[in-house]
Amino acid sequence: MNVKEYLIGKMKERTVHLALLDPDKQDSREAGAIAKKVKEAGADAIMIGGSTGVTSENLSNTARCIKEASGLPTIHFPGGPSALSEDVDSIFFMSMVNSMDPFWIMNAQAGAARHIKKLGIETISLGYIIVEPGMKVGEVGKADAVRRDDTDRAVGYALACEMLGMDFVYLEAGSGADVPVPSEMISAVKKSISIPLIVGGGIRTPEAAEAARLAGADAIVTGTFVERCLDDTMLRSVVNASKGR
Ligand code: 1GP
Repeated sequence: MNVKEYLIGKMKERTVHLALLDPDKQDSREAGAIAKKVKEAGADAIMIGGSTGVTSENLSNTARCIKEASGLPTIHFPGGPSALSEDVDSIFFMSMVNSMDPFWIMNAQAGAARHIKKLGIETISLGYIIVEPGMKVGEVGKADAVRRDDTDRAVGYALACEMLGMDFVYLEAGSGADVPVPSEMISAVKKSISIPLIVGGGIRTPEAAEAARLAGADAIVTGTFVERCLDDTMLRSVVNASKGR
């Protein structure tokens, strides 16, 4: 399966919902059980990753359990170049474009590229833009986070990603953020680019998911919410609000 084509195909119909599971937050069997529930709720694919504590081993085990339990396409969402696995269907080959450290802009990628090619994993290039508060990923990636009111700067980065030929742009407020990316910023970025826009960080209610969708997100990511949600009805409400159905 070509995951990029699958996602773009789905995005033509409606906003896509991506559930993010961190191999460091639960064991692989539990990740499989969550993936099954989110599949039933309507999620379109599963991202696997986290900023710390991900190893090739827990990544592989998690990817296998998710695949077996849900059958959904998997996308490795890497926290660095060291943990890689051929058990994922694809990888977001991403650059944190507003990092202050060249390692996260292109050096980590250069270090991992030959290995990824050898493993034969489908790469989906992604411009990763950290917006305040940025949380752990902003800290680890030494991001010069875009201020929540600095929409022009977000648009500039997103356009630069498109001009550099990247497949997708991701506006990231950071996992567990108390506020998601502002709707005005999503909407301004969406209007300025023609490649798909992914939005994530701090989305844990149907209202927040709906706001991101109405502002123009092509894909909405929820991590903390899906990992912690014990209420299937609530899970379905957030996925449905993401997808607009
Ligand atoms: C983090 O955008 C994702 O990379 C998801 O964030 O855990 O807050 O949903 P949450």
